[in-house]
Amino acid sequence: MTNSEFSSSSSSPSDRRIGALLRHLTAATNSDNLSSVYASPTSGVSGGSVFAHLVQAPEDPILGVTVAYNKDPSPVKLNLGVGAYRTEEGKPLVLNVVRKAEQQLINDRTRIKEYLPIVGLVEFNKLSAKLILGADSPAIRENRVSTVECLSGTGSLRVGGEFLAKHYHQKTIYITQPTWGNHPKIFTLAGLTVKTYRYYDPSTRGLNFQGLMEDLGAATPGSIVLLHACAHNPTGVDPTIQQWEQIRQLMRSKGLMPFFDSAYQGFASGSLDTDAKPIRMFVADGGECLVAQSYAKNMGLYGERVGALSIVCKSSDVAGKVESQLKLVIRPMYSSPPIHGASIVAVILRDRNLFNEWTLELKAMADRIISMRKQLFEALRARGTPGDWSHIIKQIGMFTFTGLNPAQVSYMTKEYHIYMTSDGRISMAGLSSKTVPHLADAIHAVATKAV
Ligand code: KET
Repeated sequence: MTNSEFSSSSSSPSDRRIGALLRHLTAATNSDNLSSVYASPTSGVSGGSVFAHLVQAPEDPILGVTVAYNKDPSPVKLNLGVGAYRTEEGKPLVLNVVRKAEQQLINDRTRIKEYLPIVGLVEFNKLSAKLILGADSPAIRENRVSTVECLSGTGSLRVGGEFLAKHYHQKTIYITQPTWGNHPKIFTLAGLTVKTYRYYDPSTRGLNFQGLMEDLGAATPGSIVLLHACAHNPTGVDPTIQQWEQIRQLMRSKGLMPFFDSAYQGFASGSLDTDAKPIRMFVADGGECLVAQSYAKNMGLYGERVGALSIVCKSSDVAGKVESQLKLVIRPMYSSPPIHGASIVAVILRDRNLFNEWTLELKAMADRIISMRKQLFEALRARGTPGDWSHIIKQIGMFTFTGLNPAQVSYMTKEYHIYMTSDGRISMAGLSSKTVPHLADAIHAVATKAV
């Protein structure tokens, strides 16, 4: 392939990236005297590192909070940054059903460690589609859903983004303002153009439904719209079912392509089916959509990196072609996905008893979070903390979007060793009855002082 083939304006985003790289390398070979580099391949011209010019990159806005927390020696420190469930004792939780499933996998001596197919574990894919779309989904019955196992929610969003950048006629994706900090980066690097639509109203700490409808109404027809299936991150604010129906009608009338991010199925209401309702409404109308699923939170499989991307198509013929093209996106990215996490999920989803046990454990996690909301709200009320804190009990899912500003957040970290993202988001799942008073004291202090 020649350099100029890559610079064609009709080339795909990945071709363009490779093209830019090739042009860069060719220019370097033509103009630079590279003999010193060849003579000493790991050192720069002056004998120093060839990477010496790099600037220190900032920590990730979410995962960097944990890095800072780990460095703090204080015994009262509290990590409310990352959205990861903790027990009342503040410990990470491995679900009992996950332990049982892993035991089954270990006991099965016929299991092997061969590569999975590019699309991952086929049984896992089928069960994942059923879990999110519903066992009786007409789209599944009509065989027009293409599902591939991906590296958790993030990997599913990235694969879906690259697929759209390559094969969908509109390259603009609208994301909520605000949203999970990784969304804009994932989709930009996938080759899409990222724009935002209004979502949150700071004055009511609720949904800006009018702004949302206006912005989607003004979007270029055919654009992609990223929708949080439930438990919106970071605001904890979801549309009502009636509002979802209006969003659906508007989007379908303008041919906007729904791309659902479902990272918290079961965490919003405690019910897997209730939390999947908005997605199922869009599938029920017969139109197309994409869904990225994560098992990080709802099965506690964070580090196993297990998730799925489903593309609901109009016909089984199209779904087959879509799958063939998804394989071309995945193969050069990471070849094929890991086997262990998907096997755990498949064992749990295929067995009625384990499945039921999972739903109980999931409900218990969701209930503990709701109880933390009540306890924090009550603790602030008991302290007479100024301001309306009712959003703590109204918001949904893992997070409360407190409304605290970056200066207040940094004061709480410095004086109280409480860690959270600088936008004032706190992970309610990181809180326990023992730590609620400490957090309430800190919030009370910043709410009563001029910080
Ligand atoms: N979508 C949303 C909305 C989301 O909050 C996360 C993770 C993901 C996708 C991806 O999760 P994965 O582990 O790739 O399945 N959010 C938490 C963790 C993180 O930032 O990575 C968080 O917001 O704290």
